[in-house]
Amino acid sequence: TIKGFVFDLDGVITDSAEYHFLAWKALAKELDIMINREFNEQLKGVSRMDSLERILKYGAKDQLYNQQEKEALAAKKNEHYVSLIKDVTKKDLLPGVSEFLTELKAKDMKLALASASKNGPFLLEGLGIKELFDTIVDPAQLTHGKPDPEIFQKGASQLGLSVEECVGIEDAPAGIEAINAAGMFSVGIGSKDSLGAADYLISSTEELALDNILVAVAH
Ligand code: B16
Ligand code: MG
Repeated sequence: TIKGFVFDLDGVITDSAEYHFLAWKALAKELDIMINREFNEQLKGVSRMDSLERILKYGAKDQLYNQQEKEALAAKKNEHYVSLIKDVTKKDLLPGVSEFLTELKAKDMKLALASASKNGPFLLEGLGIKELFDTIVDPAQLTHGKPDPEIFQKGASQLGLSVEECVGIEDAPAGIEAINAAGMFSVGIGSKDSLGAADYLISSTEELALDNILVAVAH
């Protein structure tokens, strides 16, 4: 039986991808690298340092900076990003998310956050839903990022549950891959094109409903 839900953040709970994009775009521009929204798709679910590496590679400038300089660049992007998300409120929850979380809590489901973002706790706070989460996986403690299953396995174990007792929810291909590799039931939010590997697929957060998910798990 399902006793817990392990959530991705960006793209599932709130659309922070847009703010990540604006902050990366500004930093890239300073480095004479132009990125667009299409390129930004590749950064979803990818850690801060790995995102920077991808941008530098894309601009053929990955050999120009040493580790210390890269860390300074990543810190600069993060400062900008944090300034963009500092005024986030309940209104920034994706449609249906507030109702879904309330439904899960009413049915005594345990909730974990499995986000690659080090700003996850800060965002949950601003969104007014931090108290609903029983645990947050610390991405700084991970050996491997998504698509490695580690973050979802930790989410389940931090809830005191087995992976079979949990449902994972994601909007990125690497995230669905990670949930599946963990042996957890995967719910994808997006299109069949990119999330065809999900055990259960919906096109938007508005369609999140506990009963439908439990029926899909039972099949
Ligand atoms: P930070 P998720 C991910 O969040 C974002 O999708 C990705 O674009 C970002 O680079 C990453 O978090 C790290 O974020 O710089 O705040 O630590 O989708 O795993 O919730
Ligand atoms: Mg995501």
